[in-house]
Amino acid sequence: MEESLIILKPDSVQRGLIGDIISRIERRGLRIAALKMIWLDRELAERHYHEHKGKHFYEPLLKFITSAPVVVMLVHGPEAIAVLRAMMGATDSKQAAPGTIRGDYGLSNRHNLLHGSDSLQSAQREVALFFTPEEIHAYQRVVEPWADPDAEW
Ligand code: 3AN
Repeated sequence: MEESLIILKPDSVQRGLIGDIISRIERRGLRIAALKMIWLDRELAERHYHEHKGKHFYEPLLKFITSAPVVVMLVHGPEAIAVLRAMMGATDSKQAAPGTIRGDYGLSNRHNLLHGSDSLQSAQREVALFFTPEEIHAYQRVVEPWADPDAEW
Protein backbone atom coordinates (compact mmCIF):
# COMPACT_ATOMS: atom_id res chain seq x y z
CA MET A 1 0.00 0.00 0.00
CA GLU A 2 1.35 3.42 -0.97
CA GLU A 3 0.37 6.91 0.11
CA SER A 4 0.24 10.16 -1.83
CA LEU A 5 -0.30 13.75 -0.75
CA ILE A 6 -2.89 15.43 -2.93
CA ILE A 7 -3.57 19.17 -2.96
CA LEU A 8 -6.69 20.47 -4.67
CA LYS A 9 -5.34 23.87 -5.64
CA PRO A 10 -7.09 27.26 -5.45
CA ASP A 11 -8.51 26.88 -8.96
CA SER A 12 -10.25 23.61 -7.99
CA VAL A 13 -11.79 25.32 -4.96
CA GLN A 14 -12.77 28.47 -6.87
CA ARG A 15 -14.22 26.56 -9.82
CA GLY A 16 -16.31 24.28 -7.62
CA LEU A 17 -14.50 21.12 -8.68
CA ILE A 18 -13.38 19.73 -5.32
CA GLY A 19 -16.41 17.45 -4.92
CA ASP A 20 -15.98 16.04 -8.39
CA ILE A 21 -12.26 15.39 -7.98
CA ILE A 22 -12.73 13.77 -4.56
CA SER A 23 -15.49 11.63 -6.07
CA ARG A 24 -13.18 10.38 -8.82
CA ILE A 25 -10.58 9.41 -6.23
CA GLU A 26 -13.16 7.63 -4.07
CA ARG A 27 -14.75 5.83 -7.01
CA ARG A 28 -11.37 4.58 -8.18
CA GLY A 29 -11.25 2.64 -4.89
CA LEU A 30 -8.55 4.70 -3.20
CA ARG A 31 -8.88 5.48 0.51
CA ILE A 32 -8.79 9.02 1.90
CA ALA A 33 -6.90 8.76 5.20
CA ALA A 34 -6.84 12.50 6.00
CA LEU A 35 -8.52 15.58 4.55
CA LYS A 36 -8.75 19.28 5.41
CA MET A 37 -9.08 22.75 3.93
CA ILE A 38 -6.24 25.15 4.67
CA TRP A 39 -4.92 28.46 3.39
CA LEU A 40 -1.22 28.08 2.71
CA ASP A 41 1.06 30.86 3.87
CA ARG A 42 4.19 31.72 1.94
CA GLU A 43 6.46 29.78 4.29
CA LEU A 44 4.58 26.49 3.91
CA ALA A 45 4.27 27.04 0.14
CA GLU A 46 8.04 27.60 -0.09
CA ARG A 47 8.72 24.42 1.84
CA HIS A 48 6.34 22.43 -0.33
CA TYR A 49 7.76 23.76 -3.63
CA HIS A 50 11.43 24.04 -2.56
CA GLU A 51 12.58 21.97 -5.55
CA HIS A 52 11.27 24.64 -7.93
CA LYS A 53 13.07 27.57 -6.24
CA GLY A 54 14.85 29.66 -8.89
CA LYS A 55 12.71 28.43 -11.81
CA HIS A 56 10.91 31.06 -13.89
CA PHE A 57 7.50 29.93 -12.65
CA TYR A 58 8.44 29.79 -8.95
CA GLU A 59 7.16 33.23 -7.83
CA PRO A 60 3.88 33.05 -9.81
CA LEU A 61 3.40 29.50 -8.50
CA LEU A 62 3.74 30.68 -4.87
CA LYS A 63 1.39 33.59 -5.54
CA PHE A 64 -1.17 31.22 -7.06
CA ILE A 65 -1.01 28.50 -4.39
CA THR A 66 -1.41 31.08 -1.57
CA SER A 67 -4.21 33.01 -3.34
CA ALA A 68 -7.18 31.07 -1.88
CA PRO A 69 -7.81 28.01 0.30
CA VAL A 70 -6.79 24.55 -0.87
CA VAL A 71 -7.94 21.05 0.12
CA VAL A 72 -5.18 18.68 1.21
CA MET A 73 -5.67 14.92 1.34
CA LEU A 74 -3.67 11.88 2.18
CA VAL A 75 -4.70 9.10 -0.18
CA HIS A 76 -3.83 5.42 0.27
CA GLY A 77 -3.98 2.60 -2.22
CA PRO A 78 -2.05 0.03 -4.26
CA GLU A 79 0.55 1.95 -6.31
CA ALA A 80 -1.32 5.09 -5.25
CA ILE A 81 1.39 7.49 -6.49
CA ALA A 82 1.39 6.24 -10.09
CA VAL A 83 -2.37 5.65 -10.12
CA LEU A 84 -3.04 9.22 -9.00
CA ARG A 85 -0.45 10.73 -11.39
CA ALA A 86 -2.20 8.88 -14.22
CA MET A 87 -5.59 10.16 -13.07
CA MET A 88 -4.22 13.73 -12.88
CA GLY A 89 -2.77 13.83 -16.40
CA ALA A 90 0.18 15.83 -17.72
CA THR A 91 1.37 18.93 -15.82
CA ASP A 92 0.42 21.13 -18.77
CA SER A 93 -3.34 20.61 -18.90
CA LYS A 94 -3.38 21.33 -22.65
CA GLN A 95 -1.32 18.16 -23.13
CA ALA A 96 -3.30 16.09 -20.63
CA ALA A 97 -5.24 13.16 -22.10
CA PRO A 98 -9.05 13.29 -22.13
CA GLY A 99 -10.36 11.25 -19.22
CA THR A 100 -7.72 12.63 -16.85
CA ILE A 101 -8.69 15.31 -14.35
CA ARG A 102 -6.56 17.98 -16.03
CA GLY A 103 -7.52 16.73 -19.48
CA ASP A 104 -11.22 17.03 -18.68
CA TYR A 105 -11.21 20.36 -16.82
CA GLY A 106 -8.17 22.42 -17.65
CA LEU A 107 -6.09 24.19 -20.26
CA SER A 108 -3.42 25.76 -18.05
CA ASN A 109 0.11 24.82 -17.10
CA ARG A 110 0.08 26.68 -13.81
CA HIS A 111 -3.58 26.53 -12.85
CA ASN A 112 -3.61 22.77 -13.19
CA LEU A 113 -6.14 21.93 -10.47
CA LEU A 114 -4.18 19.54 -8.26
CA HIS A 115 -0.86 18.37 -6.97
CA GLY A 116 0.06 14.73 -6.36
CA SER A 117 3.28 13.36 -4.88
CA ASP A 118 5.70 12.16 -7.56
CA SER A 119 7.71 9.58 -5.56
CA LEU A 120 7.67 7.62 -2.31
CA GLN A 121 10.27 9.99 -0.92
CA SER A 122 8.37 13.18 -1.76
CA ALA A 123 5.13 11.63 -0.47
CA GLN A 124 6.76 11.01 2.90
CA ARG A 125 8.16 14.56 3.06
CA GLU A 126 4.90 16.19 1.93
CA VAL A 127 2.67 14.21 4.29
CA ALA A 128 4.82 15.34 7.24
CA LEU A 129 4.53 18.91 6.00
CA PHE A 130 0.73 18.96 5.96
CA PHE A 131 -0.54 16.45 8.53
CA THR A 132 0.16 15.53 12.15
CA PRO A 133 -0.07 11.81 13.03
CA GLU A 134 -3.33 12.51 14.92
CA GLU A 135 -4.96 13.79 11.72
CA ILE A 136 -4.29 10.57 9.84
CA HIS A 137 -6.88 7.83 10.23
CA ALA A 138 -6.13 4.13 9.99
CA TYR A 139 -9.21 2.32 8.72
CA GLN A 140 -10.38 0.18 5.84
CA ARG A 141 -13.17 0.83 3.38
CA VAL A 142 -15.52 -2.11 3.03
CA VAL A 143 -14.97 -1.96 -0.75
CA GLU A 144 -11.24 -2.67 -0.46
CA PRO A 145 -11.42 -6.47 -0.65
CA TRP A 146 -13.53 -6.04 -3.82
CA ALA A 147 -11.05 -3.65 -5.41
CA ASP A 148 -7.90 -5.44 -4.22
CA PRO A 149 -5.62 -6.24 -7.20
CA ASP A 150 -4.10 -9.17 -5.25
CA ALA A 151 -7.38 -10.75 -4.17
CA GLU A 152 -7.57 -14.46 -4.99
CA TRP A 153 -11.30 -14.42 -5.61
P1 3AN B 1 3.12 18.40 -11.19
O1 3AN B 1 2.18 19.30 -10.43
O2 3AN B 1 2.50 17.80 -12.42
O3 3AN B 1 3.83 17.41 -10.31
P2 3AN B 1 5.61 19.92 -11.12
O4 3AN B 1 5.85 19.40 -9.74
O5 3AN B 1 6.69 19.80 -12.14
O6 3AN B 1 4.27 19.36 -11.77
O7 3AN B 1 5.31 21.46 -11.01
C1 3AN B 1 4.70 21.99 -9.86
C2 3AN B 1 3.73 23.05 -10.27
O8 3AN B 1 4.42 24.13 -10.86
C3 3AN B 1 2.73 22.59 -11.32
N1 3AN B 1 1.61 21.89 -10.76
C4 3AN B 1 2.36 23.89 -11.98
O9 3AN B 1 1.35 24.55 -11.21
C5 3AN B 1 3.64 24.69 -11.90
N2 3AN B 1 4.41 24.60 -13.13
C6 3AN B 1 5.22 23.59 -13.52
N3 3AN B 1 5.79 23.83 -14.71
C7 3AN B 1 5.34 25.06 -15.07
C8 3AN B 1 5.57 25.90 -16.20
N4 3AN B 1 6.40 25.55 -17.18
N5 3AN B 1 4.93 27.10 -16.24
C9 3AN B 1 4.10 27.46 -15.24
N6 3AN B 1 3.85 26.73 -14.15
C10 3AN B 1 4.46 25.54 -14.06
